[in-house]
Amino acid sequence: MIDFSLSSQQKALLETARDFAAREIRPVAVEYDRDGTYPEEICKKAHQLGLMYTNIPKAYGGTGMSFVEHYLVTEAMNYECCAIAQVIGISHLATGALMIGATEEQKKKFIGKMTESYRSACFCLTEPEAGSDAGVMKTTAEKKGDRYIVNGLKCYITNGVYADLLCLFATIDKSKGTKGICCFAVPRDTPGISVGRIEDKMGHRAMNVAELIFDNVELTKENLIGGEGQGFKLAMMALDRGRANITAVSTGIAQKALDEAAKYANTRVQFGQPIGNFQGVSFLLADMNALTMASRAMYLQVGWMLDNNIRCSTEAALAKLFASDAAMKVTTDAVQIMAGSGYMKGAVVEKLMRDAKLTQIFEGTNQINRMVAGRGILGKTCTLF
Ligand code: COS
Repeated sequence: MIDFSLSSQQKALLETARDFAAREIRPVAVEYDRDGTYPEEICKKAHQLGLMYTNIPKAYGGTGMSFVEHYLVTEAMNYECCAIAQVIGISHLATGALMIGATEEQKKKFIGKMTESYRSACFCLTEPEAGSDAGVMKTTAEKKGDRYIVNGLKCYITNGVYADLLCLFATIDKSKGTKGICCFAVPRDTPGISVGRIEDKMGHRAMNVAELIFDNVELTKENLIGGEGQGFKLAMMALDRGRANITAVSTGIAQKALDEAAKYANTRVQFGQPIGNFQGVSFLLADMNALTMASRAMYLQVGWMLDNNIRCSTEAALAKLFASDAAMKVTTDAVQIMAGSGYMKGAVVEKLMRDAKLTQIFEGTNQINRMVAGRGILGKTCTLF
């Protein structure tokens, strides 16, 4: 009844992703991290191979993978460098909201245009005073006749510098709380949009994060996704998918750290034998592998639920918090096993440990994900069958 085997087509897909990541991402991962280089050339190549818009249906220029396939490819790409891989896959969250709420015409217009070349989208939700409490945003979309005039500032916007399409959330009526929030698809060249501060980050350094400023940006009904007041729900539904995606990202990070640590434990000789022979090290490796396996099983489950149109808000929150905490522990233990040689700048596991930290923070801190999951569990506990 349960079958984890992949079809020949899925195997080929995964092989393509692994091969691409090993060939194009691995050799530059440490250097791009050090210099904070935007991986434009790598994105162009990923686009040519169909690895850029994996979750977008073919009708809108994507590769049309199922969620399970998309997350498998996400893990494979993130294994070599989560920052570069996430720039490649960045559009999934913004297009997620559009795929759920946009009309056929809007999907063709906004997503179809983006996928023509290696263009990308960004998800503009967070503000300086509306992070975990996303519903209290101050960016306004003032109605004037049949137009919406947007003013405000969004911060910590991943890919904010380069995105060509913005999935923007703004309120038409603050007094309505979350029910006043609207979602807009906004082409980058719309007048009035500028980039503010560009962040310098601890990890994920090849992935740019910036402020975006909206100064009298004029939009119309054509930009409005899903009707007035539908924006908050669209953001939350997109985040369900995004949190499953972070589970796959975290699994890729953890698997790489585990592989690096196991390789080291097999070859590093102390007291006359490889250090992996000592229980102090092999028990760490066992726990690291258990966490990584469980993380993978969780994104496969949530992906399967999404493929079958089963609501997975609680499961996605649980998967995200588990896998990101796991990635943090696994990468920290990998540095511990590799000791001095793992801690130094330029070591793969040193980078992985810094990268893992963000997975506990973005797309909802793990405290918020525990809150989302806790609320859901009070309604119904999660079981698979
Ligand atoms: N799917 C569908 N609908 C959802 C939903 C989901 N996953 N989550 C919430 N909703 C709906 C609720 O059902 C509610 O609708 P009704 O008023 O019709 O019942 C509405 O949205 C408001 O939800 P809620 O009352 O739960 O909102 P709160 O303000 O209490 O809390 C949290 C919302 C904290 C869960 C939300 O603000 C959140 O996820 N914050 C973190 C934001 C985040 O992840 N930021 C990262 C940005 S991207 S890096």
